[in-house]
Amino acid sequence: MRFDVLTLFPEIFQGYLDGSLLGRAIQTGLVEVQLHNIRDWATDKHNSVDDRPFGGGPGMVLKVEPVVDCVESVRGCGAAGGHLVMLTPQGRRLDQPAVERLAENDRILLLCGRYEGFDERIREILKPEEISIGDFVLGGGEVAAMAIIDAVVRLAPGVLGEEDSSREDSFSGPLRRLEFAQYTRPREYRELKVPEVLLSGNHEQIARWREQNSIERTRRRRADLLDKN
Ligand code: 9D3
Repeated sequence: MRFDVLTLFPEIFQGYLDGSLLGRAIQTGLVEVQLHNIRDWATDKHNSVDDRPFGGGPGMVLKVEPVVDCVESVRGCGAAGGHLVMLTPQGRRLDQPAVERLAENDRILLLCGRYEGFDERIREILKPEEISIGDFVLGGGEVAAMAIIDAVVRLAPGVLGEEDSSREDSFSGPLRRLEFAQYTRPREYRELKVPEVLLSGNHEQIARWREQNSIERTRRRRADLLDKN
């Protein structure tokens, strides 16, 4: 699977791409990530990629020519050659079902914005899928693009290897429930003891305790998830 990231700040991605799971997937050739600097497609003598909004107002807007030229060049022209995702606060909220759909593509282009937004004609020409990662304000689309790469790569065949928990029922599909509490050694720390049942070796009781714990924390922290079930 291949990602092409279109951004004004390709250097933001380097440390992330060297990281463990993704770094290994790239090393073994399972995943390829190409970075493209939108500024390389600037058309004027000042290499400008943004300009002031018609009609006035604060902030700057990403110009249509460099963005469209960059996308078309990376795609190799035509509409084919990769699923285009534009990261914007106006996009559809990312969730696990959306990640699973994205993972069906063998090539994804991730278009990251900065400034106040994109010239609207970029949307009209390129017809991207617009995605947001949540209702909070980021400085740009780069962190959102990394979140998408991270979530999608975990689902790519062969990336997780043996301890593949990504396709276990409770984790695939929509998130339905929070995980139960986990403990490891020591059995006691600052007078805090591990629940006795987890030390009992009684797997039936342990399964029941975990089920209970999972439901209880979901009710307390994320009641919205229980409503959806
Ligand atoms: C003042 C209006 N703002 C819209 C909410 C302007 C604005 C803020 C932040 C325009 C762009 C940005 C930069 N954010 C992203 O590019 C972005 C984003 C986000 O801010 N939150 C969640 N998901 C995403 S995906 C891309």
